[in-house]
Order: sequence, then C-alpha cells, then structure tokens
Amino acid sequence: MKQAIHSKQLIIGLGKTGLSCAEYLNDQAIAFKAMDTRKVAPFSEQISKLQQCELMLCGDPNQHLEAMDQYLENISQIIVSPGVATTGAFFDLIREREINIIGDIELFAREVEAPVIAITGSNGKSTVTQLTGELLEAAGKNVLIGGNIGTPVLDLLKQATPEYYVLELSSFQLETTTSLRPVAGTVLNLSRDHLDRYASFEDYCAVKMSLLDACENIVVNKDEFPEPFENSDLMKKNQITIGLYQDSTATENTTAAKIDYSREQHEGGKFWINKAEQGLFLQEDLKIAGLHNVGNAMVSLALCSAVGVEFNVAIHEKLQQFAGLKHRCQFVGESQGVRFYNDSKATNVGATIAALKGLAETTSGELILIAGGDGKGADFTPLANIFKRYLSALVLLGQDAERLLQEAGSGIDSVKVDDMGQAVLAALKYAKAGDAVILAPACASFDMYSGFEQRGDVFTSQVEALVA
Ligand code: UMA
Ligand code: ADP
Repeated sequence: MKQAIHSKQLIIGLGKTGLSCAEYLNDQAIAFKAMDTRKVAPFSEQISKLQQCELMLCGDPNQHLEAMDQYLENISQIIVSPGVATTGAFFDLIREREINIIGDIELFAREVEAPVIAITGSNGKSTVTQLTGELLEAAGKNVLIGGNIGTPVLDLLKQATPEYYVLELSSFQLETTTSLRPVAGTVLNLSRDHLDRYASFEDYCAVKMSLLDACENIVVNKDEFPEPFENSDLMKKNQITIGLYQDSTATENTTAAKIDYSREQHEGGKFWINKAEQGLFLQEDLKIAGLHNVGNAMVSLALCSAVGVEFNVAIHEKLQQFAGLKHRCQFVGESQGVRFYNDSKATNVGATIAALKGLAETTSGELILIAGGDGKGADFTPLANIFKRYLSALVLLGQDAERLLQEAGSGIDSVKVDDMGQAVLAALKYAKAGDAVILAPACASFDMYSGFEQRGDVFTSQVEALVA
C-alpha cells in the first residue's frame, strides 16, 4: 500500500526518458508524481509499479486545468521529457507557481563524475557521437555513449563510471539543462528543423549554441561557421577547427583562418586528411560513405584530440572499419552496376542536401533520389538548386510528394509512385552503371511508416530483392 502523497517531484512524459527518471528517483527513495499528456504512454504501467510513484495521470492537462492546478500542489521541481514542449496553458500554470523545470540531462549533470564530451547540431549528431565513442575505445579508453542517440543518460549512471561519457544532445534536452560542463563539445551545423517547437529559427539556433558556452574546449567546423563567433566568451575558448574546404596553410595575412584538421589533394588526385600540415591518412581509407561523413570523422578526431587522445594506428584501423550507422548514407547493395544507399534518417532538408553533396563527390556517375513523406511544413525550395546540380532523376512518394515536386523538382525527370517497391524499380529504370540511387527523403516517415527505421528497412529489403 502506498503512503500519503508528499512528493515534490513531478515527472512529465512516460516514455524512455520518463522511465529512466522514475527509476533514478525511486532508487534514491525520492517520492514523485508522474504524468503524460497522452491517454496511453509507453511506460506508464512499469512506472506506476515503482514504490515511490505516488500519483499518476495520463491525458491532456490543458483540458482539466483546475484539477491540474491542485495536482501541482507541493511540487517544487518538474522533470520534463524532451518530447514535451514546455508551452501552453498547463505550463503557464507551472510558471505561475514558479516551479523549477529541468530535464534528465540536468539530473545527470548534477551527479556525473567523469568528463563529458557533448555533441549537438541539426544533422550528424548520432554518427559523430558513435564514432567519437568508438575512436576513444580504440585508443584504449573506457567510454559510455548515450543521450539522444538512444540510451537515456540516467541509465548510464547505473553502470561503473567510465573514463569518458560521449553524449548526443538534442535542442529539447539542452533547453532544460544548466549544470552540464562538458570537457569538449561541438555544434555540428545548424539547419531548419523542429520549427514546430520553436518560435523562430533564431530561437532554435540559440538553444543549440548554448552548449558551446558550457564547454571547456570546442570543436568548430569552419565550413559551417566561417565567421568568428560574435560571442567574445566563445572566442576565448580553446577551439579546435576542422574543414573540408579550408586551407590548413593559411596564415593570419590571408582571409582564411588557419585550421587544425583539413583535407588536401596530392598529386595523382588523392585526398589526405591533415592535422596542421601533417598528413594523417588518405580520405579513401574511410569506410563511411559521403563527403559530409569525412567532415564528421574530422570532428570526431578533433573531439578526441580535445581530451588528449591523438590519432594513432588503432584509431586509423577503426576509421577503416566504421561503416556508419544504419539508415545514414548506408550502402545496402548494388544491382546492374548501380549502387543503392539508405539515408532514411534524412528527415529534413539540410540532411538531404548533405547526403546529395556528399555522395556526388564520391560517385563516378549520376544520382537518382527517392524522396518525400511528411514534410513537417518545411520549405523545400532550398532543394531546387541542389536537385538541378546533382540529380539525373527524382522519384517521389508520400503525402508531400506533389509539394516537393512543385517547390524543388521542376526541370528534372521525375515520377510519383505509391510505395517503396515501385520507387526502387523506378529509380533503377532511370539509372545506368556507375550511378547511385539514394533514399534521402527530406521528410519524416510517419505518413507511411512507423518511423525512419521501418522506411529504411523496407527500402533495404526491396534493394536486396533486386540484388538476389
Ligand atoms: N509525448 C507526448 N506527451 C508526453 C510525452 C511524450 O505526446 O507527455 C510524445 C512526444 O511528443 C514524442 C514522443 O511522445 O513524440 C516521445 O517523447 P519522449 O519525450 O517520451 O521521448 P523518449 O521516448 O523519452 O525519447 C527521448 C528522445 N525523444 C525525443 O526527444 C522526442 C529520444 O530521441 C532519445 O533517444 C531518448 O529520449 C533518450 O535520450 C529521439 C528523437 O526523435 C531519437 N529525438 C529528436 C531528434 O533526434 O530529432 C530530438
Ligand atoms: P542526427 O543524430 O543529428 O539526426 P545522424 O548521424 O543520425 O544525425 O544523421 C542524420 C542525417 O543527417 C543522415 O541522414 C545524413 O545524411 C545527414 N548528415 C550526417 N552528417 C551530416 C553533416 N555533417 N551535415 C549535414 N547532414 C549530415
């Protein structure tokens, strides 16, 4: 039998993060209330069984504001999941009561005992997080990887303290974090995403950039951030710079700033990855596909370097083995000399642009793109020039296929199809040996699939059927 209600903590969101927060409080014998704005939440049953869970509610709080006001009685801290926007009438009530709102990363930050390397940005976070973790491990370090990549950070605290935590942080997680002080961190890039949660693109960027204020050392991609930071405090930080298109030999007398990790073409056409002016390895040694991933690898090397782990034979071997994560420019097969790539995780315009630019530079033939889905209200027009420059054909599916065609596809051979099977066959019809077909939808998948994973899996199985 549970005791009388005396909890001061309220967990909002009963998904993965909510479960990890509930278990964390429960393990410390701290009583809590728990709620989710959905009628049915993934872990409500599991959480309700925890000894310290005192009162659980599921459903839209904005429909029952009076009752919710009472529910907030005695609450001094709210631990909110990243999927929950802290806006609307219920959150106005919370603010009127001056209740502190934090997230799981903040709880983690208050307790963590090992250095944290933190990665944010609009695209490439999971790839850089995983690769950085694996490079450190290759160098003999004990590492735990978590955050937005999948494992809630509080679950990491259940394991023995590692030498480093490597964390992927979303803007939603950064919004509710104030105490984290990473030893090294980066904002990979900024492009339009999640504008359903932010009043403006500037607001979204400000949240992402707040990570850099908190870091001791920062890694800066000069292709993405060519100008010196306006914030003078950021200029004072120890910066390690990378760039695919930057000159490592530039001096202060030239307009380009000198950068640390760069790419240099040697006689015979091969590219080297340099640190300062010293060649480390050949670009073609990297197993991961696409030029954007060369940049991602440089960021990972720079993050390692920021914590004193320098390039060595073991790191080189890891770079030769790391094929990238599933659904991110993943090579899935070849049919009639046409290579197929699954980039189903390209759920926004910026990711699709990076994938097309990245693959174009490493593909001998032309590109055929499969795109479309739920465009989340995004403006597709920035794709128009990219499509013209890099695509020989466009295959469209999903609810926003027509809008994508109107806003970005004019002047390119294109076809609309009903499902992924038809999409793969249509793409193959357009292709010739040496070309590449890439699924990089620039859209979310929820109009046709349970998520980007299922969309990528369906694409992969269609390609495998061709190859078999
Ligand atoms: N939701 C409600 N009401 C609630 C709680 C959640 O409607 O009260 C909805 C959210 O709007 C969202 C879904 O439920 O659509 C999941 O939200 P959540 O906060 O419960 O998510 P978790 O299962 O805890 O997973 C979260 C991250 N999800 C989000 O930020 C939406 C996971 O990132 C992350 O791996 C996990 O914590 C561990 O840290 C996923 C993600 O999509 C991969 N992240 C976004 C992205 O990468 O673009 C930011
Ligand atoms: P995130 O975790 O930020 O979503 P992922 O590593 O999962 O990033 O990659 C998501 C998508 O972003 C991929 O489909 C890929 O094409 C694209 N992407 C990867 N790295 C970059 C980069 N450095 N710049 C722009 N887009 C990228």
